[in-house]
Amino acid sequence: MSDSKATVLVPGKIHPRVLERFEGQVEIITAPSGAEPALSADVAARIKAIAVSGGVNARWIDALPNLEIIANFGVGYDGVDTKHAASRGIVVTNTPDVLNDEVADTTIALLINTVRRLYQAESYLREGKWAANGPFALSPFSLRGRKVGLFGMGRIGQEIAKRLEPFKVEIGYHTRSKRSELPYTYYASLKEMAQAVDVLICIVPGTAETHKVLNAEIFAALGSNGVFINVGRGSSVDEDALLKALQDGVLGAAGLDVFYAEPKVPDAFLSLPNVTLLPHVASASVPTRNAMADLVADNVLGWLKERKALTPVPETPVKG
Ligand code: NAP
Ligand code: 8YV
Repeated sequence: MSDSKATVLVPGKIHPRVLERFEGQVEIITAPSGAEPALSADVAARIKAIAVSGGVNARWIDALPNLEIIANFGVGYDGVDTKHAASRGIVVTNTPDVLNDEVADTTIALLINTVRRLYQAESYLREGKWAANGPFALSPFSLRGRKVGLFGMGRIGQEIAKRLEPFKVEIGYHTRSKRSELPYTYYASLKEMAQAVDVLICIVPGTAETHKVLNAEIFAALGSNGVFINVGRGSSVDEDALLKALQDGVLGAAGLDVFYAEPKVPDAFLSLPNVTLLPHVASASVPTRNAMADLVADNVLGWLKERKALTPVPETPVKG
């Protein structure tokens, strides 16, 4: 036991700025991530807060009798068992808003790269094929004249939609609740939207309700001219169905930043000419990740000092 500073557990790796911000303010305990924590009862009893980039399941929560707050690095908190945390009166926080612009910018880049095959074109140049073989092949697809449907119209979805406006595409969305204040076409179901548009962008959270809802039926509805972009969560996609749709030409192309079992990406994706693949980098710039790290630290330190959580998730609201 060190001194009277509050103890914060950091399971697995986290952005170094979070640890820098904690330095001198709290006692930091690091532990390997895993199914359950390997901590002595004495240490476990001291822990009041968790700062995590990854997951916290019910077994971790139950192993920490005095836990008060779980601060998640990321706006998506599908790795944290919020229901169990709520049942114990533990606050969960995430990192909303500070990454909206970065993720929306990356989404537009991923969309254009997927449609216009810019990565393949640059590789062609770098490999000396331009001089040797002549111009790069015309891209089969264009953004011109397209209808874009956003699956999700929250903080990030709205930034993506705003960025799409100057591209002169039609914009629609599907969410559970209609946002009447927005100037975009609302579709009451995902299938109805997939039938009406030829670009579908997924920016919903990974929940039980969104699990594998992007399936063979949706990809067929998008069609052979259709483009699917995923910057939400890989868990929303039936990857076998997506692969088959891309291989069979049922779906035109896909741009993916997130995958079902990250960091594993099914080998079959790598050999497909009509996909653009990114290693979950939509928010991955130094300034944006620093802002996310600061918000994690501010949530933990604010809670420990003044019982003030800046960004609690809706499942664990903080009163007062
Ligand atoms: P948000 O503000 O909470 O927005 C979520 C949107 O999804 C809302 O429009 C919500 O509308 C809709 N939605 C939720 N469940 C739905 C369902 N079952 N069916 C239809 N629509 C549903 O969240 P955000 O800040 O925009 O972030 C969205 C997600 O993006 C995050 O949770 C995270 O998973 C992902 N993300 C990924 C990256 C990356 O690096 N690739 C970075 C940041 C975020 P309704 O509630 O009306 O349905
Ligand atoms: C992060 C994200 O990369 O915020 C999210 O939900 O998916 C990304 O911004 C991730 O959460 C932390 O590594």
